[in-house]
Amino acid sequence: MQELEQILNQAEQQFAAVEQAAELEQIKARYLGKEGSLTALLKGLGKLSAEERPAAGARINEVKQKIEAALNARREALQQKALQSKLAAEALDVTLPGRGLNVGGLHPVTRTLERIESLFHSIGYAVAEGPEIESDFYNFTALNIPEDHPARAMHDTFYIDEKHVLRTHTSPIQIRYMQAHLDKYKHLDTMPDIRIIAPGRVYRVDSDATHSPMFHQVEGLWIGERVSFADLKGVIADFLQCYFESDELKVRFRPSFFPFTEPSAEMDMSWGDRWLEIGGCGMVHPNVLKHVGIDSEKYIGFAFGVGVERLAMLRYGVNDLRLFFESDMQFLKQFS
Ligand code: 2NM
Repeated sequence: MQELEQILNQAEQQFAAVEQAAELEQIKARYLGKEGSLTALLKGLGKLSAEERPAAGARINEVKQKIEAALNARREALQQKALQSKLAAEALDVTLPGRGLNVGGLHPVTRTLERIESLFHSIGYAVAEGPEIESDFYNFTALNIPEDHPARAMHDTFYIDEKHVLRTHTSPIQIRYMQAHLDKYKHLDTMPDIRIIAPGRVYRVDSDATHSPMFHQVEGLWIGERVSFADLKGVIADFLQCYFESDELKVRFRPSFFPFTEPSAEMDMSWGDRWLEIGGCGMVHPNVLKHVGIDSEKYIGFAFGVGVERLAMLRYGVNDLRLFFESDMQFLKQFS
């Protein structure tokens, strides 16, 4: 049958020309589908005589098998092609060098805090922490700050509600520590000395080139039976000389006033031929000790406070406080 050869040739040509799998299945229907040309020939077998039928049937089936084989071969080839191009598109060059790790670094203020903590740790001070939202008792009242004191005013302090503020200093940490310490050693006649520093974030309504609404403070406290102002001067001088790595560094105390210390002083340090104010200090006021229940006739001690950003600016030579809070990588990368 001439026609069968033609059908086979045509099918093979059309299969070879197809590039899409879906199209291939459509062309398959032209030959092997219900309305397909080969199916039509098989249906036509009934019209042949009984002698002709077996040979004709065998030839049609032979061609049918060849078409199916060609179809399967093409189907396979198209699948392989699709897989190959997918693999090529998703290829990874595993021989490329790595991109390198971006190593993080500590913020200069964090580094300064760690340096201060490690220096005080070396002379026996513990590091205490506390909440940034404080009650008005811990932030003001316990510190002998009167109800009408300007520091309590709305325009200096961030109020959460009538009774709670963002702490304006880290002194509340020290109040909490003194209470806990006293409670811990209440079974003893004499409590051991309190020697702590209280580092942390503090908040004030203030913002310009030299003031940020959030900044860091470290306060120190030593309470014992015979702690003197001379001890305070020694601790401060030693700390500053160690912090700035200079034996030449001088410290100066000027009389001042704080509600929570008596006497009180501002601390200055020498910087070339100038004096720089570096913080405040004094002997803890008896009223503060009374508020936490410590016997102010038996115990006495000193406290001080320094600004961490200020110490960081001096050590690293930074001239604008705001650089610490801008998250500028160019600036920050210099410290890691
Ligand atoms: C300062 C200056 C002077 C201070 C006082 C206390 C406490 F809780 F013991 F009363 N803590 N810190 C203090 C004293 C802080 O900062 C400029």
